[in-house]
Amino acid sequence: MLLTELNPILQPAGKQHTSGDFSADELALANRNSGTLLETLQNDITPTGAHYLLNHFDIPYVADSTDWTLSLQGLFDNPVSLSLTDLQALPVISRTVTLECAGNGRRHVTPRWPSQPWSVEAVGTAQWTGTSLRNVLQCAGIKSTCKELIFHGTDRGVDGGEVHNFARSLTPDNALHDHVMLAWQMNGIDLPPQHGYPLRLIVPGWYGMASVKWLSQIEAIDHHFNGYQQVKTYVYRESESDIGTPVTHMRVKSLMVPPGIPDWSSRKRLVGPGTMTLQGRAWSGAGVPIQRVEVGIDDVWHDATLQQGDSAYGWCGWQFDWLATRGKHTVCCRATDANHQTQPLAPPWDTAGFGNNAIHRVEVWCDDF
Ligand SMILES: Nc1nc2c(c(=O)[nH]1)N[C@H]1C(S)=C(S)[C@@H](COP(=O)(O)O)O[C@H]1N2
Ligand SMILES: [Mo]
Repeated sequence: MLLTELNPILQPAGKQHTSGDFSADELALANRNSGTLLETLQNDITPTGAHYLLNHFDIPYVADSTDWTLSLQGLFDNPVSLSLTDLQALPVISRTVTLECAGNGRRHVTPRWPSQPWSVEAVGTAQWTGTSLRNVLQCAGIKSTCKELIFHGTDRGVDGGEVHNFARSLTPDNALHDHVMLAWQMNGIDLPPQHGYPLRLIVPGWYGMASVKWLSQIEAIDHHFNGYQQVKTYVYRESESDIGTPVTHMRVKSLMVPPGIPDWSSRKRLVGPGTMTLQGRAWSGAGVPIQRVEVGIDDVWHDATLQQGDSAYGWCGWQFDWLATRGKHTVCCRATDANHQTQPLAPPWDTAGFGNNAIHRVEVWCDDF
């Protein structure tokens, strides 16, 4: 059977930008790949079951991790295979890391690329426990001819007519970065199956696609990896013919806990008049701290108070006391990082809707409800 017959709409040739209602395929993807519930932005650590999920293919079934091996292959002096027990005998580290999907915000980029139709909620923070990738790579000895390391997951499927396992590469420099880790726990429990049980990579500061789940092989190669998830997607492109720029670190961004109470289906917010505390989270990529968060009430901006967390790679909290008056209001938040990068008011254009870090806008009705 021709792979292009599988799903003409989602194949490159048949795939086109769209607008208006979501298709059944987009809806089915949204049902599989859940977002963080925005009210959980009150938590420093996203409750484990509320962390967003992005799985391209099926979750591999792993009944028991005792047979799992991580094999290091290719340009290593000492190409070893390690069991989970071998890895767990190495020095254990825990890090609080905010992950965001590069496609977060895609549905607000118009025209829309048919894919996982995230609104704003594909972000979460967890405490990951495992061991330093650098330690493992240094023990195996990366040969000087190595240009990239490929991280292979065991999940397999088709995208763009290509059958492949999910795999991503990093340069040795990026892989040897102090904060990159091999993780087997999330928030103090074994990784849940949907988050990569029994082993995943965590690349702090990068968009989520770099943090390969169900990690079974690290391959050291002497050329540039041209796998589907490395070069066909996760590339910023002006148009489909553009060679583009690879998607790497997260862009500066902030979100708000939606104030008051929701209308069930529109999610618009109802609040009573008086002073209330607006709050949310802000983060950036590459360990760059957040310097400022502003709250916009009907287009007038005010500085929020920041609560920095203790992890360079975890989001920080912000708060602002708002005196709500009767009527309809638009409430926004906008973060700026220490590199003076600020969130744009409107979504930046990208052909596949990657890296949309536009400000979060919430409509609020204030009255005596
Ligand atoms: N093996 C594998 N790893 C993967 C993916 C995948 O589909 N397969 N999705 C990536 C993407 S695009 C994101 S955003 C993050 C999501 O991690 P989470 O589901 O644990 O939040 O995992 C990344 N790692
Ligand atoms: Mo993602």
